[in-house]
Amino acid sequence: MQQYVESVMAQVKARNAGEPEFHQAVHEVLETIVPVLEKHPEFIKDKIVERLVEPERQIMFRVPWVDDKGEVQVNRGFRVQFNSAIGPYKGGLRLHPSVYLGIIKFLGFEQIFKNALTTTPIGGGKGGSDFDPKGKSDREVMAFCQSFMTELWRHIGPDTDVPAGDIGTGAREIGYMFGQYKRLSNSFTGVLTGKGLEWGGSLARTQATGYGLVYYTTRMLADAGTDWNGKKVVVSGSGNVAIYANEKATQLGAKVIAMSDSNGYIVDESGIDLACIKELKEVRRARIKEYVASHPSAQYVEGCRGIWSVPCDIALPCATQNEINGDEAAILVNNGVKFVAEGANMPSTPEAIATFQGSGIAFGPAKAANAGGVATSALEMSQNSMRLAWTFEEVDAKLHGIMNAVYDQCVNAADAYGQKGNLAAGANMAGFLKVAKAMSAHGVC
Ligand code: NDP
Ligand code: 2IT
Repeated sequence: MQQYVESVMAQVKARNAGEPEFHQAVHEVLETIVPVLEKHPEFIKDKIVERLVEPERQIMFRVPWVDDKGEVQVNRGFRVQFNSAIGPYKGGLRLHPSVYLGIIKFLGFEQIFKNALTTTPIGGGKGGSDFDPKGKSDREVMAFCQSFMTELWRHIGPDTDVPAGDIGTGAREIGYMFGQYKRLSNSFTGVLTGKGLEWGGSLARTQATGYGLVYYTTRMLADAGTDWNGKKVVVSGSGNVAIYANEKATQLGAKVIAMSDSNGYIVDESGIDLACIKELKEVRRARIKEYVASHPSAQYVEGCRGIWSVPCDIALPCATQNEINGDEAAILVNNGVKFVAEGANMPSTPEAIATFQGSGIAFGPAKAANAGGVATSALEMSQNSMRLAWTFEEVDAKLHGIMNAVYDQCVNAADAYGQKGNLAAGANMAGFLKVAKAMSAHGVC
């Protein structure tokens, strides 16, 4: 079986050259699903794995727009519709200069299993562009978003593919894209999630990924006989996921002492003033180093990766892929970290994961731990279909229930397949099993 998995991996590398993040994401899944494949020879016969690693459809397109100086700019747009076995393609749109096909494919691939774990009927997809919203005027962002949607709209739909936010895509960008979709399609539908509350958005979607991460981690803590009270927490990033992870962890009694952006990190031993971070990041779109101007007892250190040298009990990486390498994981472990749960997608390198798992650290994998965002997007889709809106408390309670179900699936699959305590393997096996069964039922397609 090991040999079979290695041969599929070799094919993936050969057919998708120059896409190391995609290889990494596929390898991480394939190496952990061997026990499931051993119990299900029909998946091998049906070539489920070979089909799963090949996106159903990949769309790449030109995105021309005019900047404030009157110059024409050309970006590249992507939507990878990876797998629709259990529902319409669902996943965010990333706007960041580092975006290329390999990044979108890694994210789309992970999304398949994550979405399966949410218990809601959504398939996996991802999209985005190498456009950088940072430093652009609102008009420039609007021009880009309208041009992006002018091509994308024909490929998506409320029962086909429902994009949402990710790095660089927040409420502003979703608004511009929704407006353009509505105009082109002449229909008002739930074609995007993360919408504004006045036009079909769901309460608690903004908070959902960060809150969900904390609900998932709460279960990890409980299984170790403890809770958030008095724990020192380091949260990387200062975007949507990081801010609401901080908020919920703080509400539950933890002290978040460090946060970052791509330029550097701040340490505030008295507990980070989240209202200040929200003002800096959500309102002014400023850099995190400005925090120390109003908080002189805090420190700012240039260079974002140094954040992992801040001693803590719990680390929540919430910025980007491969933000913790093996050496940085070893520093965290030597400094006494006991719990690591991933808010970002694939933030730990394979070496970092091996270091955590080999040191007895409780490790919550991204596919499961950050599933609350997309789960609440699915709740937004439900509300749109029913043409009603639930209260914040209703959505938050459903999110909480879903995160408990996600956690239970990880634990139960790990137990059932002889990997007790390995939440990463459990997440991959449970997600794979659901999708593989659906693919089998649909025949060869
Ligand atoms: P945001 O754009 O709101 O925030 C991203 C944060 O990460 C910023 O602080 C940003 O700093 C930092 N960051 C981004 N890229 C890098 C980089 N290359 N190096 C260092 N820091 C970086 O994005 P989100 O909070 O939405 O997303 C964060 C992570 O969570 C991503 O991995 C995303 O895929 C994942 N995720 C998001 C979900 C959601 O619902 N939004 C759901 C599940 C996962 P700066 O401002 O300096 O760029
Ligand atoms: O990575 C993710 O799960 C997201 N960016 C959220 C996707 C969504 O459709 O809400």
